Order: sequence, then structure tokens, then C-alpha cells
Amino acid sequence: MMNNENQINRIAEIALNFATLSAPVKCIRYGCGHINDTYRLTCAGGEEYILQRINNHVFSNVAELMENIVGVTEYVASKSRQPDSEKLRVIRTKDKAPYFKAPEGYFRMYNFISEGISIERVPTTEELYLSAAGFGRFEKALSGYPVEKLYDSIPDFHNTLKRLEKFEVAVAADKANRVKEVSAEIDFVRSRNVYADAVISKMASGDIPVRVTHNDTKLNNVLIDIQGKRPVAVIDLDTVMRGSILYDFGDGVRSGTSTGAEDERDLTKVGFSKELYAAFARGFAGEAGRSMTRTEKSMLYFGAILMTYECGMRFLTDYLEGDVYFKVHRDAQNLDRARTQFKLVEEMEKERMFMRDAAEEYANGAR
Ligand code: ADP
Ligand code: GN1
Ligand code: MG
Repeated sequence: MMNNENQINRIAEIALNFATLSAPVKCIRYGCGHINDTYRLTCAGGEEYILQRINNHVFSNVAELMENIVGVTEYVASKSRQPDSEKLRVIRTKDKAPYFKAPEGYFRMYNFISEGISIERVPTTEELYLSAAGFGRFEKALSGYPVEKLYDSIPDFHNTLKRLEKFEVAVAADKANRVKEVSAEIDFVRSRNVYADAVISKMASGDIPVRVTHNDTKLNNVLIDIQGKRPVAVIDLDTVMRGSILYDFGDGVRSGTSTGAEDERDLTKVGFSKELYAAFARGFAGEAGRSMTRTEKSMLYFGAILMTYECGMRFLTDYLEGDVYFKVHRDAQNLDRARTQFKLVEEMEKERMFMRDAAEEYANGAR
């Protein structure tokens, strides 16, 4: 194993393969994503970049993944009147390729967007409103993007039924010998199994439209300018593919409306905030509500319950499989993550009428 300093030096060396404006001088680990290895790179002329080692275990076809991302970033940029520095752009290698294959894996580079920040704690209502508006605007910008141009970077990503099957396989296999510790959590997943089919069956029948969606609208995947009171950019485009707008509304609510951290151990700190929910619904629906169908508007709230249930199930599956998917930094972190999600599901279920009415009202009021 390389020590940290050698590893960083090696990353800086890899950066030399990309067409940066001046030579790389400094590189630090950056962000709190669960999937890729992210570095912030500073160059001699002061320009900054994001350099990422793509998680090839999660994204098996990097060429297709990067074709998606180049297409989407160029399209979204063409729809926006923001300055170029605020638009996410793939920085090519010196050979003009969208990624670089090193012995350590696949790397890609983006411009570093410094005009906004992503929120990594419980947001204020204003911060969540701006983040939601950023995601809503992104949906709107992508509404004309041809679905058929996109590869499924992770097939069946939000097919909750398949997620449930995978979960049952993990329970039966009990690879990490952890089933005995988590019978209450396993029961929780099984008790809500009717949720799993609700959206995919409606997408299959055409009752819910298939759209180009982000599919990972977690709060730290959007950059906002708090002083300027505006959203800046949506990032982490690995999962942009065919999906439902319910997923994007839902995952934003999942990650933005909890009163505690995603991996909080003290569940008394974790709860669903109605005030934060209203802020998210106002921001998201205010931007994207106009183009939603009646069925979508009436099911937005369910997207939130579904995404929270699915995410909790995914954390629990990973815990049972021995923590092979999501990055973990301590013991039982995936189990703690699953527990917070299940607590949120229970609280959302109690507030479902409020959630449904508020989201529908904001979506109907959208101009
Ligand atoms: P992961 O897939 O691991 O979640 P992300 O692409 O979300 O990786 O990047 C991790 C974090 O790095 C983000 O949450 C954000 O804080 C930061 N980040 C990523 N890309 C940029 C960018 N172009 N400009 C500024 N910050 C960025
Ligand atoms: C992962 O990459 P990141 O940290 O933004 C995951 C999401 C989960 C989220 C839970 C590609 O998102 O689906 O909802 O963790 N991304 C992928 O925090 O699996
Ligand atoms: Mg991310």
C-alpha cells in the first residue's frame, strides 16, 4: 500500500496527462462522495480542477459512462446563460480523450466550480430551497435531451423490485455473517415490500413517463451560491439516464429533509422535517412542476418514501455483503445508514397526506 503522500504524488502525476492550462502543483483529497475517489487539483496559474478515479466496480463500462457525461454536460451548458466557469465541463486528456486509463484505474477531470458549494450537513430551509431549485432547473434543461442517446450506466439502478431480490439474495447468502444482528431491519424491509413495484410498473404501463433524470440528487451533488441566493450547478452526472422525475424529487427529499446525518448513530437526532420538505418541494416543483403530468404531481411524495426505503435497503444489503459498494470509514457505518433511512421512512409515512398535498400544490402553482 502506498502511503498518503505517495498516493497524492501519484495522482498529481496522473494529472499531467490532462490538458490543464498550466502545470499541476497541488492536489488534495476532496468531498464526501460514497463512490468515486475525488481530488482537488491546483495548477501553477491558479486554475483548479477536479480529478476523479472512477469507481470501475460500480461503473463497468467507462467509455459509455463518459460518452453519457460529455453529451449531457455539453447539452446542459448550451441551455444555460450562466458564465462558462459555472458550467460543468469534461477536461480532455492531452490526446483529446474524455478519460485516461492508468494502471491504478480510470481517471477523468472536470473544471472546478468555485462559485458554489455543496451542503454536507443539515441544510437551512433557504439552502435546501436553492439546492432543490438547482435540481429542478437541471430536469428542465434536460427535458429535450434524447433518451435514446444515453446508455444505462448502472442497469436497473432504481428498479426497486430487483433491489429487493438482491437484498433477499444477500440475506440468504449471509456472506459477512451479520444476518443475526439485523433481524429487525430485515423485517422492516420485508414489511414494506409492496412499495417496490409501485413506480416501475407504472413506468412500464406508460402511466408515469420515462424521462432523462439524474437519479442521484443527493444534497451534496448540487452546488449553490448562498450569498447570491441562487443555484449554480448540478454535478455527479454518472447516473444520468432513463428514469422518473419521482426519483429525483425523492432522493432530494431523502437526503435533504433529515434532521440528522445520513450515518447518525443516535436515532433520536434523526427525523423528517416538514419545514425542510416544503422548502424542497417549493424549489424543485417551482422549476420543474410545469412539465409534470397529473400522475407525477400526485406521486411526488411517494417518490420520497420509495427512494428512502430503497436507499436504506441498499445500505443494509451492502452491510450484509461485507461493505463492498459504499465507502465506509468505520464499523457498522452502512448499518447506521440503513437505520436512519428506515426511521425517515416511518416518519414520512405518518406525514404522507401533508407531503402529497404540499408537493402537488407547489407543482400545480408552478409557472
Ligand atoms: P461521488 O460520485 O463519489 O459522489 P462526486 O462527483 O459527487 O463523487 O464528487 C464528490 C464531491 O466533490 C462532491 O460532492 C462535491 O463536493 C465535489 N465536486 C465534484 N465535482 C466538482 C466540481 N466540478 N466543482 C466543485 N466541486 C466538485
Ligand atoms: C451514492 O455518489 P454519491 O455519494 O453521490 C449512490 C447513491 C446513494 C447515495 C447514498 C452511484 O451517491 O445512489 O443514494 O450514495 N450513488 C451510486 O448516500 O450508487
Ligand atoms: Mg456525489
